[in-house]
Amino acid sequence: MTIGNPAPAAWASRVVEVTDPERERRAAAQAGLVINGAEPLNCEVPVSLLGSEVTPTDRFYRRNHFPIPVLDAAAWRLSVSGLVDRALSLSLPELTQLPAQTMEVTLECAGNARRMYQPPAPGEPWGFGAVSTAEWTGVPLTEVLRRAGLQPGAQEIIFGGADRGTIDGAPHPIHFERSLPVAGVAESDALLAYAMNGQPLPPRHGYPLRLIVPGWYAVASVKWLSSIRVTDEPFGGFFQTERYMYERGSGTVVREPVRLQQVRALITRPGAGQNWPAVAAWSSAGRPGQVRRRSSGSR
Ligand SMILES: Nc1nc2c(c(=O)[nH]1)N[C@H]1C(S)=C(S)[C@@H](COP(=O)(O)O)O[C@H]1N2
Ligand SMILES: [Mo]
Repeated sequence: MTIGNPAPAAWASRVVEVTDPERERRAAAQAGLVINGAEPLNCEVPVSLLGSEVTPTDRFYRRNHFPIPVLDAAAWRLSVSGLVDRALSLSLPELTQLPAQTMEVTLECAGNARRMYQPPAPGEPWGFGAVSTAEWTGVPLTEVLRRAGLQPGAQEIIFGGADRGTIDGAPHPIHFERSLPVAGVAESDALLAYAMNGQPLPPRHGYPLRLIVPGWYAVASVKWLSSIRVTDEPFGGFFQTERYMYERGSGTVVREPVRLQQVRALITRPGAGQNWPAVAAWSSAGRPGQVRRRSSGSR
């Protein structure tokens, strides 16, 4: 982990290209990704390409629930509101002037390997490739929370993405939103990331800002982050309570939201017809705030 600001102030004036779904799909196909769904684009890394420590950005898997929003960073602000002493509205240049941190974090979709489930589970038919690693740079979440000041009674922090769409025939579109409990957030190493592998975050991965929650399933790492709301009650949003839940037992089914990544390892080589040994593995080891990721690259 390195501390230091890579001085990306000029990034704020970067022109954001319109994300054309067909162009996105073609770019993913050209990078060798396996496309599971084109609109919104969901694509994974073929097993043959897994195994390097850091995934090149163009090969990073992509999971979208809604169309990719096109945000003008000059107009964009991160709002911080709710149970705070000072509500904030932060521009990208303001965020990039705060103390910065860089860390390597593996994101894995909680639905990764769903195709192997028996009986079959509903949802995106992921093989093993909904997992990738990048070096993320941004402001520690705690820096921003400290500036806002959490009030007594603050319990839950809700992170709102700018993307939105209609779910299951509901009458109104909803935004992608997820929460983290206040308890433990200081130790979570969560990052408000504006750079990925040393470059400004690409639109498809959350430009201009995304949350990165090391060790948690990637659903917690909200892209296109626009709002942070602090509340005194548990969050009941769609992607918090209706999706990304474990369901255990028969008869009385116990439902529980996914949080920390479970340990998982995968032999990526030898592939069919090959016989040299190499392994890629990752896990969070379930220790919040301590182990961020472990990945042994192919050897
Ligand atoms: N705003 C927003 N954030 C989001 C999502 C989304 O659809 N919208 N998908 C989540 C899920 S389920 C995953 S697995 C990761 C995927 O991140 P990536 O597309 O950068 O790989 O983003 C998470 N953050
Ligand atoms: Mo996911």
